[in-house]
Amino acid sequence: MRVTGLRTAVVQVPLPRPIPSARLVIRTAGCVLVTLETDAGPVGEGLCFSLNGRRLDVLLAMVRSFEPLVVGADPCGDAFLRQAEAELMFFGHRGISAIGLAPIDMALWDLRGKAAGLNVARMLGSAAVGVPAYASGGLRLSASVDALQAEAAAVLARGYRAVKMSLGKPDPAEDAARVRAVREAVGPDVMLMADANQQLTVEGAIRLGGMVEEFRLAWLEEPLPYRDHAGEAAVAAALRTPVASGETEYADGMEDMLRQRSADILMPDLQRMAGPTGLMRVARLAQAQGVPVSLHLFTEMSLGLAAALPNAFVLEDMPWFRPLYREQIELDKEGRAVVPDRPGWGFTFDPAAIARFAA
Ligand code: SMN
Ligand code: MG
Repeated sequence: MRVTGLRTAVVQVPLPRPIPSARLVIRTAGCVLVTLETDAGPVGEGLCFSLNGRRLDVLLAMVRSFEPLVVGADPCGDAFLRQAEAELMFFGHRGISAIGLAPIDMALWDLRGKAAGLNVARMLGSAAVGVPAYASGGLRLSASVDALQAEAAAVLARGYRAVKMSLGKPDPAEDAARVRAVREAVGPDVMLMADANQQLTVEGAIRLGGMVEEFRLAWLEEPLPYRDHAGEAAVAAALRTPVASGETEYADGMEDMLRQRSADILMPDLQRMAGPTGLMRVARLAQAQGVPVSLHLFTEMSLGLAAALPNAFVLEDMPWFRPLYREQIELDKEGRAVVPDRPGWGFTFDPAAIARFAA
């Protein structure tokens, strides 16, 4: 099998609800969708995105810059990636380099699965039927306590056994009261996580962590600005509640986080890891050190990878990219995302959706 063409499409996918945050309101996920065509018939798909579609033109140019390298490549070999990584040395492997490479690597993995007739999970040797998943993207800071409780109940009614909420009110007592309210709404047996999105200080995180300890969070996420690995290590060491972090970091930063023990649970993100190859490298490194991973976003692709990782903790189910796909994530009765039997990722872009969201 050889790659014969690289197709790209730019779309703006509206979020289910705009997300107000301290710095900006997020209304859309602007995506570059990548399709690799082959001489054997199957196509491989991947995507990268930026919030509100900012600098998508830059991202598109980076993705397209790989065209001469990937056309002609054997999707089952590693020659393309070796050459791409060597060429990216010039700019460095973070930022737009990693994010631009990611959808191509994703599409190559999709092709490998399709060439083998296997779902990516099976290709990696997993027999898992499902991966425990948590509902993400809701229970935000803008919701009142009543709304939080109603939303949490609605999430359980949809079949989830795990859910994440936002933290970061100016008054930690208010944050603690909100965690209490959600814990009361979901009961003792549901897994509850809280994401501070880098809004706390070391002292603030330790104080808040102590205040919410009784509500048994499965983790406190991104307490500090993402580059403060030493600070996160101090928070992780001080708290009984596990610290989860890493979604904003790149591969070299993740290695430093593992060295410093910055996170009890590491959260690699498929596009910042430059695709599945980089994500699996980091996840295996974490596995060797006994650190669990929870894969960030890209649920339709993270699912197959998480299924094959013995150290995978609960998977983020973020609905953002759902409208782009023909097939949808399904939950089983235990709240696990079902690993599809379909080859490759098992989730394929819907041409009608691409046309509808075209930017
Ligand atoms: C998040 C951050 C940035 C983009 C998407 C989602 C959030 C999460 O922190 O953990 O889902
Ligand atoms: Mg987060």
